[in-house]
Parts: sequence; C-alpha cells; structure tokens
Amino acid sequence: MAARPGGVEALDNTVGVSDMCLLEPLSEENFIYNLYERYRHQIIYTYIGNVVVSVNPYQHLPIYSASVIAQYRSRNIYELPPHIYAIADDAYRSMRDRNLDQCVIISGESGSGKTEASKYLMQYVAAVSGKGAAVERVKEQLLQSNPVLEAFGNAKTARNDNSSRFGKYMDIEFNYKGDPIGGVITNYLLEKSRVSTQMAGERSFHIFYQLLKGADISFLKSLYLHRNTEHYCILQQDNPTTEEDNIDHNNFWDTKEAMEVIGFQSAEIVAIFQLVASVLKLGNIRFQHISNIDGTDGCKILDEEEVFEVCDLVGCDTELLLQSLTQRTVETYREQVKTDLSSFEACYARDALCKALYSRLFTWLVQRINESIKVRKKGRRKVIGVLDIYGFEIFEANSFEQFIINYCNEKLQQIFIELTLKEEQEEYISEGIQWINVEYFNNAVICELIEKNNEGILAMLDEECLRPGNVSDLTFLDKLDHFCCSHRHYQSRGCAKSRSDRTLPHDAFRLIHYAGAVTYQVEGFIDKNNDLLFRDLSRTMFECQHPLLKTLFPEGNPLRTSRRRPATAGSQFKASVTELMKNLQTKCPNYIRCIKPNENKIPSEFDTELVKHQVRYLGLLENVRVRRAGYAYRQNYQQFLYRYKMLCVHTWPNWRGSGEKGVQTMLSYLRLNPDEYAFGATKIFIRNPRTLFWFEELRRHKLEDLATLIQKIYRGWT
Ligand code: AD9
Ligand code: MG
Repeated sequence: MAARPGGVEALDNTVGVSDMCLLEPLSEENFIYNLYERYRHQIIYTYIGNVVVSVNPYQHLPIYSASVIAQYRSRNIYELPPHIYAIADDAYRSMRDRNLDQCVIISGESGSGKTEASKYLMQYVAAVSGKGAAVERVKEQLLQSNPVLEAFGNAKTARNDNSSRFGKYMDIEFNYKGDPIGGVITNYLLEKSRVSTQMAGERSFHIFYQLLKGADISFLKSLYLHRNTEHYCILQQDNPTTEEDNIDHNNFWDTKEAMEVIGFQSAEIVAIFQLVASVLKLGNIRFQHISNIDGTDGCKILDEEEVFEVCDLVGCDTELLLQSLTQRTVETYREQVKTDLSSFEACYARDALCKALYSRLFTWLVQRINESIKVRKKGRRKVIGVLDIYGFEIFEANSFEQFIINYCNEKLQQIFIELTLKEEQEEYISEGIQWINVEYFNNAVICELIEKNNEGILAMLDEECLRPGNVSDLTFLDKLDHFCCSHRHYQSRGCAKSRSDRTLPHDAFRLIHYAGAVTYQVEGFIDKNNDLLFRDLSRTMFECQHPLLKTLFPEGNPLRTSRRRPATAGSQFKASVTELMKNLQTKCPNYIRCIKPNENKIPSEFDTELVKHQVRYLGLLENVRVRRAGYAYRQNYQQFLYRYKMLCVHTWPNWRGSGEKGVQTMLSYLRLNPDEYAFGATKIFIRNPRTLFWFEELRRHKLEDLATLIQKIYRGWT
C-alpha cells in the first residue's frame, strides 16, 4: 500500500461509514465488515453516535500530530472524521463552556489500546488548554505522571507487552478559564503477585529491568546490583534481545527525567531505587531446611550476603532482619513465643515481604505524585476524569487477580449499560417520546453474584478468611458450591449434575462473565484476600532507618495499639470500585470502546472471530440499535434555541414565546422533515447526526455573513 498522507487527510472519511448508526442494513456482519474495511485503510476510529470505537493499529499512524490537533480544535464532533481528539474536544468544551464535569471511560480487553487512548486524550487536552509558564508546568507534570506510573505499574504479559497491572483514574482539574491547574490520581489494586512470580513469556514490572539495564554502573554498585537480570530469582525474561535491553535502558532515563519533572528530589529518587533494589535482593534469599532438636522444622538462610546488603540499603539491624525472616512471634494471652519457620514458610514470608514492599512503594509513588500535582488554590474547579483500568483477562490459569480485574470490568460494563442503554431508553419514556424498546443483555446479575452483601463471592471469601479453624482454598470452593450452584453464571465440578461441568478441575470454579467464561483456580484466593504479612516483618521494616519505610509499614509501629484486622484485599477493592462508580455517575460520560484486532500484537491482521467476540460482549450492536431507534442528539429547548435561533427570521434576534414554541417555529421555517425530530417534555430530540451538522454549517455561514456586514458598517463609519 502506498504511504499514507499525514495530518487529517490520513483520516480518510470515505471508507465505509464513519458512524455505525448510518450502516445499511444494520447487521453484525456489516458492522464488522465496516470495521475491517476501515482498519484495512488504517482508519481505526468509528463512531456509534458519540461513542468512539477504536481498533488497535499496532503501528504508529500519522494522526496524532500538532496539525491534526489544530484541526480538531473547537470543531463540532460530526464535522471531521472520527477521532479521540473529537470527543476530547467535545468533553473539554462542555467542561469549560457549560460547566459540566466530564469523565472519559475507556474500556476494552487487555491490549486493545486503552492506555494509549488515555495518553492521546491527555495530550490533546494539554495542547488545546491555556498557556503561560505556570500552566505549562502543570501540564508537563500531569503528562509525565504516565511514564512513571507505567514504569512501576506496567509489565509484559501474554496479552500485551505494556500491560497496565493496576487501575487508574485521573481527575484533571481546571480553573474557570479552562486552564489545567492540577489533578488527582486514584490507583486500584496493583497485581503484586507479579513481583515474585510471572508466567512463562511474561515479565515483572518494567522498572526492575529499566534499573538494571539503564542505570550507571556506579549507581548499580551503590545499590549492590548487577547489570545482568539473570542474577535475580524473581525476574523472568527469556533471552532478552539487544533491542529490548536498549528500550529498557532508554526508558530508565525517561522515567528518571519524568520523576524530576514531577518534582521528586534526588534523595527521594535514590530512596525509591534502594527499595526496588531491596526487593530484588530479598527475592534472592534461599533457605535450607534444618531439623530442630525438639523435632520441629526450622531453616537457615543460605544467602546471608544478600541480607547484609539489604540491611545496608535500608538501614536495618542485621540480626533483626535475619531473625524475622526465619522466625515468627506467636502472641498468646500471657506471653510472646518465638517459633522457627520451616523453609517453606520462610519462602512464603520472604515473598510476602517483597510484594508488600513493592506494592506499598507503588501506592506511595501515586500519593507522592498527587502531592506534586494537587491544586493548592481554593475555588471552584471543573474536572475531566480519565479512567484507564486493566482490561478483561482470560489466561490459561486465572487466579484472584484476574477475578478482581474481571469484576472491575463487569462494573464498567454495568455503568455503560446504565448510562447509555438504560438511561437513554428511560429518558425517552420520561420525555414522552415514542419508542420501541431494544433488548440488551444486562450484566447486573453477574455483578450481584460477585459483590452482593453477605451472599456474593467476595463476601463468602471474606467469611472464609475470617473463620477460625480449618480453612483452605478448597473449603472456600465448597462454600461457593453450596451457595452459588443454582446461579446461572456459576459452574463448578462440585455442583449438582445439571449445573456441573465435568471438564473443570476439582480446584476451580467458572464464571460466565459478560465477556466470556473464565475458569478461576482457587489456589491462593484465601491468602491473597487476607493479604497478611507476619508482624515480625512489618515491625522490622518499621524499625529501619530508611526514610520511606516507617510510612510504608505503619502497622509495624510497636506503639500502635489497634489490633483491628485490616480490611481484606477483596473488600477494599469492592469499596473503591463502588466509590469510583458513584463518582463516574456524577459526571457526563464519554466513551472510548477499544478493540483488539489480533492476538499476535501485529499490524494489518484482522481476526474476524476475535473482533466479533468483542463486538458482541461490548454490546456495540445494541448500542447502535438504541442510538438508531432513537435520536442522536437532544437538548433542552432554551439552549437549543439560543444556539440556532439565528437560522430563522422569526426567532432572530429575540424570541418572546416559550422555548418549545420557538424551536417549533424555527424547525418548520427550515422545513426539516418531521420524521427527523420529536418534541419531548423538556427537550428537542434530533434523529440524525447529519441534521445537526447541517445546522452547524448554516450557523457558521450566518456568523460569517454577520461578520462581513459588521465590517462593512464599520468601514462605512470610518
Ligand atoms: V491492558 O488492559 O493495560 O493490558 P491496554 O491498555 O488496552 O491493555 P495498550 O494501550 O497498552 O493496551 O496498547 C497495547 C499496545 O498496542 C501499545 O503498547 C501499542 O504498541 C499498541 N497501540 C495501542 N493503541 C495504539 C495506537 N493508537 N497507535 C499505535 C497502538 N499503537
Ligand atoms: Mg493499559
């Protein structure tokens, strides 16, 4: 294929239809063919009304340049070919000019392009909003939070080489003029199990490789590190190529620079890398089994050198760390007794420490960034929130992390249904507009199965974690089988015949998610949900001289008297997701629905079956149906009249009657086909996006005529 032009020309608008609402006839086949045709011509964006459907191109396209940004600036959404920039502009102007807080919800499965979309969106908003040194600095800080969080929170997975292993919601805050003045980032559950283990072909978090490949040898020496990743037991990487090494090397310097732009002090950066290095070194500690004289199991540390070096890095008493890695204090009513850990238990405790250290460091980083970007001035702020959360995942082996990630995606689908399908249909009813109901699959029933108080899977997991006695992952599964087998989205081998699937392993259950069936291995559920660290280790961490460790391990403070059990990982996540959903519901939603065209991460391959699956579960066809059966645009009478009254001699310049009558007068003057609009109780509904586009054109011509007239009058005067 010939090289494509750059700029907005690269977004050829003549291939297929640019809004799926215009498809004739509407069918799944046509929908996918339209996506395919456009994708084949490297046109990755298509609308469903004001929802952007984006197909990952897996190659750099010339559609994100400054000139394209300039062309989308202050233009109506239907004037130019579909682009993320168009909805970014729409959201930005609604926020700035109409005082409406916005959120952009980006969804799609792992590797579909959500994180990239969120960055293009931020880049656009930064480019079109205010100027001046102070504003530029804020923008730079907001943008630079991305490489830092990606370095510490993203990793290579089977699905995506740069997969977000945490959820992120970022509020960008603006002043009354629409200039960015700061932001707040909320992070959701980092997949910390990745710190100690990774599946074949995957990697741990980027920062480990970046540090080893990128840092100066003298810095590595000061952290007691070797350049070679193979030296570290917790790092997996299959024979990295020189190119991969170079990428890690360069990214290290980008991450460091981004930290500096955000405002991290040099000492803070060193402190952060001391902890990263400590995680690597702790991961290298091996234990040897020993039998105690009293017949109990114990263990000894084989790699004391690593312990000494960690102690040096974090200012820890060596004896204390050696002891807390191999022994555990058991508190009874009257006394405290030290018991030896078996080598198995010691490995478990070591891994728990690595994971706790790393994930708490990550949360601290987010807070630290928030400290830098927070708005210090009082006064009313307007907000655009951007949600980029881990996509739906189905791996060969799925564990607690996938369960949490997929639960979150169920909730996002729920909010999409609530706000676009359900609410839209309800609005027609409340406005008294004639309406044919469109059927769609409502996944509320799956959300309930997972999160219902006292009865949902999360509640049962918590119950099992808190239950004294013989508790294991399998007793948790028994409990699920007991309560959930009658649910049509739950399957397990332990269920009665009619609901059982004999192909399932004994230690797994399956959920029929909105996006597909996922089999979860229960191994590790109890542990990961409990998320406990032996108290000896948190005490030891708290006792260290290192500047961050007291903050990261507050429960290690011996003066802390609270014996309250911390909330489980599952219930914390549920609470934060509930909070997030509430927050999103207070804002005007904008959607980007991302689609992954192939599993091979390569350009120009369009796997029809894979795409069909996503189109189905994202409910895109239902979305088009609701949109087509209804009206693309609606606005309250007064606002509509205010914008377009100049198109009619009877309503311009002043209309004295009711808003509704004014709009009626105007539309009949324009001789618009009555099928094209409907009068609701409080709003005018316009069926076809093209009608609106036509109004905008007319309005622009009128404004130009007016401007020419004013110039003439002015010249006549002078
Ligand atoms: V996950 O749920 O975090 O695992 P995402 O975020 O949906 O996933 P991501 O944005 O990371 O996927 O995209 C995956 C890769 O696809 C990127 O690293 C790019 O190499 C590629 N990609 C995605 N979108 C674009 C794009 N608009 N242009 C070029 C893209 N490449
Ligand atoms: Mg991502």
